[in-house]
Amino acid sequence: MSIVTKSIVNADAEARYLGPGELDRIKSFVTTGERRLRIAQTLTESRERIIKQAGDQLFQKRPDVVSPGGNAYGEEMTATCLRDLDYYLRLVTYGIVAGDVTPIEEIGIVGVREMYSSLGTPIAAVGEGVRGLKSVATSLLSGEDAAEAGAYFDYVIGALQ
Ligand SMILES: CCC1=C(C)/C(=C/C2=NC(=C\c3[nH]c(/C=C4\NC(=O)[C@H](C)[C@H]4CC)c(C)c3CCC(=O)O)/C(CCC(=O)O)=C2C)NC1=O
Repeated sequence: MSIVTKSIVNADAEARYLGPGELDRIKSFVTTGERRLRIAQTLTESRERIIKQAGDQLFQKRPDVVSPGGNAYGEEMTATCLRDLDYYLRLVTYGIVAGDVTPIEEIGIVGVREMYSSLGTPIAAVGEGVRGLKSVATSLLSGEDAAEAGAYFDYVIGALQ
């Protein structure tokens, strides 16, 4: 849900007009819109490169995950691992467009610990992979845009500790 929809739902539940704080937050959402869309566009266009490089970085730092006995060992499992990085990059673009981490949280964070633990996937290594996504993605962006995007990656990294 975007901040606009969320504010309206909250206000209507109390049959009131939008408050000054809500209008301020919506104003900031609207004024940063162009920038957020530009960032999402860059990341979307460069997704293949970002995932490939982040994967290479991860497997260099954590060779254990792609070694025999590792969770991402073998062509198929490695591809599934890269697919998960692709999922997180996609969710980050949702968050950037929405100006809010809620879509990331609802789609990719709730229950994620239990899920990876039941799969035997080392969650810290997934976090390391997302750190790689952040470093490659922010290197494609200018200072302010990099900082804005970085915050969404940090949210995911923080949840995958
Ligand atoms: C959009 C929200 C969403 C997420 C996040 C998601 C994750 C997700 N990752 C999975 C598996 C997996 N995830 C990994 C990932 C890795 N293993 C490692 O060692 C690396 C550290 C890491 C890559 C960074 C692997 C290897 C599997 C397959 C594990 C298995 O089948 O045993 C599975 C189990 C089902 C499947 O194989 O598809 C799910 C549900 N699915 C979703 O719908």
